This record gives sequence, structure tokens and C-alpha cells, in this order.
Amino acid sequence: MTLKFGVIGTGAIGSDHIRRITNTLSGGKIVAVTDFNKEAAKRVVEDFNLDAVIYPDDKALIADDNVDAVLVTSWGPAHEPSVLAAIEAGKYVFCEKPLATTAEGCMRIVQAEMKHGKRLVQVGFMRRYDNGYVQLKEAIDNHYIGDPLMIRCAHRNPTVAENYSTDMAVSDTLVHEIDVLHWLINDDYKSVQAIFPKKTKYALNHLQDPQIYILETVSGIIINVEVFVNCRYGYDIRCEVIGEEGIVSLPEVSSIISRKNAKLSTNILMDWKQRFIDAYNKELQDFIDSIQKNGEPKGPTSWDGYIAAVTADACLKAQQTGEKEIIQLAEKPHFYENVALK
Ligand code: NAI
Ligand code: ISE
Repeated sequence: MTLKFGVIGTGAIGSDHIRRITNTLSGGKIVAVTDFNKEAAKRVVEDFNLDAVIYPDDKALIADDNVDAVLVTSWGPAHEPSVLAAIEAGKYVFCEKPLATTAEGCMRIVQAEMKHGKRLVQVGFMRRYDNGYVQLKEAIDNHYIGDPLMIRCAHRNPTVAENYSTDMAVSDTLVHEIDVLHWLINDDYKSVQAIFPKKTKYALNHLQDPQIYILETVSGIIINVEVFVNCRYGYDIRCEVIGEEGIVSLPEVSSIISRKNAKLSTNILMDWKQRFIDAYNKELQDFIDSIQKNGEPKGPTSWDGYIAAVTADACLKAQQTGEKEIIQLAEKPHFYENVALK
């Protein structure tokens, strides 16, 4: 059976996911699209030669009986109503981060999904599918470095758009570390503190850049994440886990090594799409395969979306106060036990 997708939002990541479902992955097909920007919707239909209906809005797209799964790639604040409407209609949902822009919104989705009675939703936290992170997790789960004690990470972008603001360092950027790190170490966050180092001259007036977050987990692991979105030199994601018996870290992205003009060098990517291309392919292929095989997705859950939203809220508060802020999750419903990607 082919999983038939309706896509809400055909911008940067929406069109990239349409491309991979149409040209790279197997078992999925785009049958409907919608975008506030009608031209953008028309463009993807033409560019990828889709046999797809263009709908005026998300409600009409979700109501199409031919749509099995809804791909939500609109702007963050538009995610919650589309996801809730899709669950109400009993459709599968692949939703890009954030699942909703508030913890309350994520909780409404969690409750709607539990009321439906089986998992329908997967959140686009693609790093859990990245080969480097998967290897780190295997090493940690197999006790290769003993108990993890500290983690050091960096999330660096060469530059960002003018509208990128200080809070987006959390909601757009740090959110990937927030999701992947608790999954990596099987632990929950307890508190967070934000520190603003000396500001780079390349950041616009309204943006605090770089920023550092110190997260503490329930078992006492201290995580230090640097977010630096005007680092100039490239898109660079780093993660080093320091354990009782050794250290493991993310591999460098593979690139040829050149010897030229008295220099030994390798390339650094400039673009997140390229850095995580395999992970994006794998997360969506897993979504399609799991639904076809088991009738439900098994990737990052609505509950993971909720954890990310609660943690992001505490990080945003920490930006304002400079104090250590407590991260307090509701009790995890039994519904979400042992269902997520291992
Ligand atoms: P974008 O601005 O390029 O595209 C969003 C599109 O959605 C626009 O064309 C807009 O007209 C449309 N839209 C917004 N609300 C809509 C609604 N209610 N109905 C129909 N169309 C609507 O944005 P981009 O970069 O593609 O980001 C989309 C989402 O994906 C964001 O939530 C972002 O955080 C997330 N994202 C995730 C990434 C990842 O690494 N997992 C990478 C980039 C974005
Ligand atoms: C972007 O919005 C993403 O989600 C990328 O995965 C992230 O690494 C990048 O820094 C964000 O701007």
C-alpha cells in the first residue's frame, strides 16, 4: 500500500520533504498540497510533476479521503490546529518541529492522540536518525564509556536571516539538542541556566549571539550547549559525551582531504539541509515503513514534542532571568512508554 500524503506548507523544508518522498524514498506519494502562498503550492506541483490536488486550506486538505497522512511543514504557530484537525480525522501526522509553540498546545495534542487510542503523530526531530548520534547512543547504551558525567555540544550556523531573534536561538536552534540529548542519555532535564558571552560583532543589534545553556539532568549530568549562529566559518554540530571510563564524540562529516598550496584541508558544510540529509531521508522512510508494517509511527512522539516545549520554555525564562530555572514535566502517560525509536 502506498502512503498518500497531503502537505501543509510548501516552503523550504516542505518542498525538500516533497522532493525526497517523490524522488528518493519508497512507499509514499504526494496527493494534495496547500500553502497560504498559492504560488508556492503551484510551484511544487510543477517542479516535482505531482499528480496532486491544490487545496485552499489545511481543513479542506485534511478532509480529503484520499489523504492518509498529513505532513505539517507550515510555520510553527500554525502546527497545533492542523495537527489537532488531522488527529480528529484519524489521519497520520508527520509534524516538523515545534509540535506546538507552547507546552499547553503540545499537551492538547497528547490528549487528543491518547483519546484516539493509537499513535498517529511523529515529530520531525531528525537527529535521532543521524548515523553519528545513533553510534553515540549505542556506545552509551552498551556502557562503553561507563556512566556519562558531562556533555559538551555546539550548534553553529554560519549566519542567520535578519528576523532571527534571541528567543529563536532556543525555539529554532537549541530545540534540536533539547530533543536529542535526553534521548541519547535516557535521562530527564532538571534545570537550565543561560549565559551570554561577549557578543560577536557579526550579530545584528537585536540578537544576542553566542549563547550558552547549562542543562542539568535528574541523575546529575551537566550538559553545556553553545548556540552560535553567526560563526561565519560553517554549519557545525558538535557533541562530546564524557563518561567515567572514556569519551565519545560525533564524527566529523566525511569529506575529501586535500593537500594544496602548502595546506592540508577538509571541507566544512555551510548548510543544515546537507548536514542532515541522510537523517531526513531515514526519519520519513521510517514513518512510511512503520505505518505500513505496524499501523503506527515509531519515531519521536507527541510526548517528545511536549518535553521539548517545556524545556524550551524554561530556557527562554533562563534567558530573561539569568537564574537557574527548573524544568518540571507532567507525569509521562503509560500510552507513550516504550513506543519511541530505540
Ligand atoms: P518557510 O517559511 O520556508 O515555509 C513555510 C511555508 O508554510 C510558507 O510557504 C507559508 O506560506 C506556509 N504556511 C504557513 N502557515 C500555513 C498554514 N496555516 N497553511 C498553509 N500554509 C502555511 O519555513 P520552513 O523553513 O520550511 O519551516 C517550516 C517548519 O519546519 C518550521 O516549523 C521550522 O521550524 C521547521 N524546520 C525544521 C527543520 C529541521 O531541521 N527539522 C529545518 C527547517 C525548518
Ligand atoms: C533550522 O531551523 C533547523 O531546524 C536546522 O536543523 C537547525 O540546525 C538550524 O540551526 C535551524 O536554523
